[in-house]
Amino acid sequence: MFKRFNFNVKKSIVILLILFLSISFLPACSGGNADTNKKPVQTTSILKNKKLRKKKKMPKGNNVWMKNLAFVPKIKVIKVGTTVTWTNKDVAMHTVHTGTPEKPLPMISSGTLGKGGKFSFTFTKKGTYKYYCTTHPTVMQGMIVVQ
Ligand SMILES: [Cu+2]
Repeated sequence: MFKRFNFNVKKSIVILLILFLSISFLPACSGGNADTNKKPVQTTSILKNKKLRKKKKMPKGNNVWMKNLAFVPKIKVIKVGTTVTWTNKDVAMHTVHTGTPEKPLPMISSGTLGKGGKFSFTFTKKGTYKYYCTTHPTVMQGMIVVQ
């Protein structure tokens, strides 16, 4: 009786152990594989999204965006002879006008640019050129530094 009981206990322990091992190891193995397969995909997609977000936030090359009532980038450093192109990404009308709201300078005056409107200017002299938007003079100010 005792021996038989003992055998049954051993048997059930072995069965439990096998069950436990299969439960704990199988998901770990497949999960591990899934992780190594999934994680790089996730990180690359996150990186791609970050890159996309960066691309969307900052214009490439010698471009300045008029976006969310601001010049992006606010300050741009360029070399003599560079042509800068402003693009209006807003629905609101914007302009590019040299100087400050207090002291406007007639050097650049783009006229009103609607959504998608572009304006280009080639800087042929070194210097710091402040500019602003005549329709949003207090919030939209930028600077081109020509070296
Ligand atoms: Cu504006």
